[in-house]
Amino acid sequence: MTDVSIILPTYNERDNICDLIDAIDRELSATDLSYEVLIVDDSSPDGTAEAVRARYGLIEDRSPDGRVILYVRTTDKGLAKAIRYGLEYAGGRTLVVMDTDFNHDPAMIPQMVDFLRYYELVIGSRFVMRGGMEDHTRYRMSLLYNVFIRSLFHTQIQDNLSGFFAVRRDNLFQLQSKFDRIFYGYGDYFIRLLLVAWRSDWKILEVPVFYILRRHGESKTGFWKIFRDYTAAVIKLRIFGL
Ligand SMILES: Nc1nc2c(ncn2[C@@H]2O[C@H](COP(=O)(O)OP(=O)(O)O)[C@@H](O)[C@H]2O)c(=O)[nH]1
Ligand SMILES: [Mg+2]
Repeated sequence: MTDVSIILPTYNERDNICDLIDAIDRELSATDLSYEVLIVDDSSPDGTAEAVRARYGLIEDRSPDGRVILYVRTTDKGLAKAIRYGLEYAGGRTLVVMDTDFNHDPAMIPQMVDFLRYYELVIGSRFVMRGGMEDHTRYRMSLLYNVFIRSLFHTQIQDNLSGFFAVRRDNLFQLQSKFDRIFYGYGDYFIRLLLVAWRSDWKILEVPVFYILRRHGESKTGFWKIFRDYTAAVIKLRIFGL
């Protein structure tokens, strides 16, 4: 069995994706972990899938060594659904999900995987020492938003929005009956996933991540739209539960 599956949801990341896969290769090949990288692309019009196919010589959307696997989805698009798809198709004992715009540092992966010996869930966090964001305005907004989330749910998770996490497959699939109620929408799925993990008494560790500015491409997050959508999702979760 493969040790680690790294799931990379992409939408219009043509200029980032191969650099990130190469960076993951550098970090993981320095360890004795076996790994696969799963790109879950929602039919990006910018040619993200073609870039991956060309760079890694994919045959039927797999690299000859089986290390890079591409899934192109055409229906039921959206970030949370893409992540669920990747989690369900991944073959690794440990599953890692991260953004593909270098917000999340692949150098953290080996240690996050290692800490799963002691924790059920390891997440990247901007709000622990040495975590942060180059974009100061978004940093302050996110910090405030996390205070809001904590005050509603009485959890002690500092970053409910990072979307960078590592989990053992067998632990995650204990929650499978709740997947339909967790994995929909955009980054709000992460708030729901964390709440379920917290209420299941999982031991959760936050390791620092520092978001550098995007190198290429554009953020899909329109600030006010996301603010509105997340607030609706959080209030619904507070009132009606999962
Ligand atoms: N598969 C898939 N990936 C998406 C979608 N929307 C965003 N992403 C990916 O999710 C990650 C986070 O998106 P990003 O635009 O960087 O959001 P931000 O970090 O909040 O600015 C990136 O890897 C995107 O390519 C989507 O609809 N489908
Ligand atoms: Mg981003």
